[in-house]
Amino acid sequence: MSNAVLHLVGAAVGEGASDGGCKWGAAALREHGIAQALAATGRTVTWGDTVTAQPMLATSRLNAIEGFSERLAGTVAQVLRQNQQPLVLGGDHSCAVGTWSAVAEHLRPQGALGLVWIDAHLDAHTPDTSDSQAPHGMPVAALLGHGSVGMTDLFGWRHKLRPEHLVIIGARSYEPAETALLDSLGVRVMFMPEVLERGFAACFDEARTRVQAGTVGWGISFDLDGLDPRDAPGTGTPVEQGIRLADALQVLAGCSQDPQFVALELTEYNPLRDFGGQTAQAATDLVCSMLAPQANALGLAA
Ligand code: Z70
Ligand code: MN
Ligand code: MN
Ligand code: MN
Repeated sequence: MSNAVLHLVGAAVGEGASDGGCKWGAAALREHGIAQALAATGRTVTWGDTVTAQPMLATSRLNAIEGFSERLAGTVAQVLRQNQQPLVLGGDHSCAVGTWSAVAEHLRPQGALGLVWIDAHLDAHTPDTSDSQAPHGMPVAALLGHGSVGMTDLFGWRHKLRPEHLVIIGARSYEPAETALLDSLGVRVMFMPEVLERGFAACFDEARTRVQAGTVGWGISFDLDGLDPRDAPGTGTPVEQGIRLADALQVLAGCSQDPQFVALELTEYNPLRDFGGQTAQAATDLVCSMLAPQANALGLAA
């Protein structure tokens, strides 16, 4: 889909996290010039609507995320119907429910969705298991069909993602209930020690092969806290010892050129913690690397 118009969707949500700063992430990336940087790689870029969570219209934090998810899903579904490529800019990671529900709904007549999830966390809680009750810790479970109906059943159906079509890379902060759910479903998780031992390149290669098998389209949900905080300090919840930015830039370069690559999501950018804009630049470089029409458009090795 590398010739498709790239359609940027802002996901202005911070209510899914305990620190709401990510609500301003998409607006800050826009101000930083992310669209101009993408256009400079040779892509045709357009900004669509920003979808904003509306807690004052909801009965609870979870309910606010449910309503937001439905509206974001509607926006992303419309982008896909126009044969454009969505780039969803978070926003805390609860936005993944809306993004990937819409992609799954769009692909459904043809087949299944594959997803590579890059994150320091597993995001695999349900409201029954989460101590924090933070919805951004729940989107993986919801997409797998577990959690509140308002998050699992968008478009009137459940199990948007099959366990064998998901790979999580970079996990290093999680609770036992999350590993219990993912183990019981058989999800492949590449915890950070494995990434350090094998290298990010080998891990991503395996992940891409897995999510492409038996699916008709795939994408990446990139939580910026998957990166090492030395490279990306401005995230919702920095966790030590992550994926280095230089590795990510090189390994992910041109990944969207795959004809089955459908969408990209970048989440957890928190401009309130990003003094000097280092993380905004890291986020911009990352999406440019992944979405460039040619792997070498930025002078990066393929
Ligand atoms: C913890 C919880 C979390 C960030 C997800 C952390 C959740 N497992 N934090 N993404 N940044 O509260 O559920
Ligand atoms: Mn996350
Ligand atoms: Mn995370
Ligand atoms: Mn299930």
